[in-house]
Amino acid sequence: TFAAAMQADVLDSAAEVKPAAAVGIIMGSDSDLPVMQSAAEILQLFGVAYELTVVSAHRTPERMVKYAQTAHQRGLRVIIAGAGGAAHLPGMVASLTPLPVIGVPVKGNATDGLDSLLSIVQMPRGIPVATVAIQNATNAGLLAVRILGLSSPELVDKMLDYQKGLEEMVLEKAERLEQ
Ligand code: RP5
Repeated sequence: TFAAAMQADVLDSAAEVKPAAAVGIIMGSDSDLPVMQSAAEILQLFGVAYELTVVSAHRTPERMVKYAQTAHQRGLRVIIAGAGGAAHLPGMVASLTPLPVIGVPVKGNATDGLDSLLSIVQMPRGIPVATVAIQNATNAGLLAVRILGLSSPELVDKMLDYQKGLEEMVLEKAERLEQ
């Protein structure tokens, strides 16, 4: 029927626009988005499909358990989790999934993000969280790309280009300073 054809079209185009996400970007609050957006930008740059949402360890604990426990079955391969303050999200998610988890400490108001950094980096033996610098969601995105590069020569080539780009940028700046 026309309706079924329409629906199939919609599904096809949805599949085209939205390939299955390889990386899940989650954050404790939508107030973390201005920081976490940088991880999404990196994944876009490298053409890696991702999903992005809010999952709070404290405000939506059941949602966090469900998200983390089903992540590998849904096809995700890496999780990037950002949180501020009592930043339990990355560690709790790591305890519930077999996937690599990258933690992004987000700056709160009181202690400039040191609280978040220590909450995320001080994991007990057995449950690792790869912790990037405070606010550095860019590096979380890049680390996710490198992990995916283990099974994608295309991503390795793109990463080499990216690194070359950084080198050229610095050399240009050096040249300008030396003039
Ligand atoms: C954490 O508390 C969030 O990750 C955020 O960084 C911080 C503040 O959250 P909001 O009060 O802005 O929602 O759970």
